[in-house]
Amino acid sequence: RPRVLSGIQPTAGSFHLGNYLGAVRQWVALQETHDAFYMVVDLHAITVPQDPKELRANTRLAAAQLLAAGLDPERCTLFVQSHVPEHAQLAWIMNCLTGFGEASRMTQFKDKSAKQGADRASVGLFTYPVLQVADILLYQANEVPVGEDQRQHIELTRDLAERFNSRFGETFTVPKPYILKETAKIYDLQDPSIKMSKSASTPKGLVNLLDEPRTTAKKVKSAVTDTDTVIRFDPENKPGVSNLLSIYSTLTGAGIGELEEKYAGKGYGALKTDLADVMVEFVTPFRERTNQYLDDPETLDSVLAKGAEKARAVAAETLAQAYDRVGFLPAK
Ligand code: AQP
Repeated sequence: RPRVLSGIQPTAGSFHLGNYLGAVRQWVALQETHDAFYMVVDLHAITVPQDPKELRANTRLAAAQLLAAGLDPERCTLFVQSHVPEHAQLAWIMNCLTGFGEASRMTQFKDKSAKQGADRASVGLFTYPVLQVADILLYQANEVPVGEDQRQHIELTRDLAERFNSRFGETFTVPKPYILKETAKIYDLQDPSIKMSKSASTPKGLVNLLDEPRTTAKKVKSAVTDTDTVIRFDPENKPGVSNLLSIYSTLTGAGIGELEEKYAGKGYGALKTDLADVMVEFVTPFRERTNQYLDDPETLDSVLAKGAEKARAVAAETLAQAYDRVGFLPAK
């Protein structure tokens, strides 16, 4: 089976609709066909200031949400990044192979550091993409299911894998991004020109899966559309309506064309009301399942412990090989 690897940050508490449709939904599907490794990336979460207690709680919360979304520990390996020390170890080697200019070109760093003020951004935030390179290469992943915003980081991963392989001998699988066109980028409900994101979106533009279902329905109903009245998929001219159609289509399985037909001659109100119902139907059981997993932290922790053990077996083998290739003296 080909292997996939991906991760999600435990920073915000609730996952948002972009995280789910852009990434987690694909993770659930891929566990059926791939040897799948999924992790809660707590090392990445400390690249911006964190509260220790919150980080610990949010790490469990992220794992609970992944299980609630449909990850099955019998079908995939689910773990917490900091439980596998090889991530930080391989990241050091990758840092030493990355050019300063190369890292400086990462647009996510530019955006996030601009928001914090360039002097306040940490070196960790700067090397975040290099840690991500290590995350992926440790598992010899063939594909990486992510949203469009991660494409540049996967490109960097490919470059560094090739650079390492050509300098030190064939060691790492060169991975490909796995990005589904329909859900590669879910847009902010209030400003459909920007991606839905926990740091850039306003509360009204951001759908958190763990919000009260009523709140979610309200946000969908007040989504920004346009002054036209036709319901048509046209991201360039009708970004708001197109975003709603993408979300609707993915959550229900109805084709975009089918939806356009269904809403022909109807107003935006009808589309929004129906989508609000679809959303409520989706988030209500999701919240319940998440709470059930949270109510039993011992089981949750033991799922994560087993996952870490499986992950470490793979990661340790790759790291040992990389250590040997770069010329580290083996410890006796
Ligand atoms: N709007 C989105 N559309 C599609 N996919 C998205 N992802 C994030 N936003 C969208 C995908 O979610 C996965 C997990 O991402 P993450 O852990 O890096 O989450 P994040 O970057 O913290 O999420 P945000 O909201 O994008 O955070 P900020 O605002 O801090 O940058 C990834 O696969 C990502 O592509």
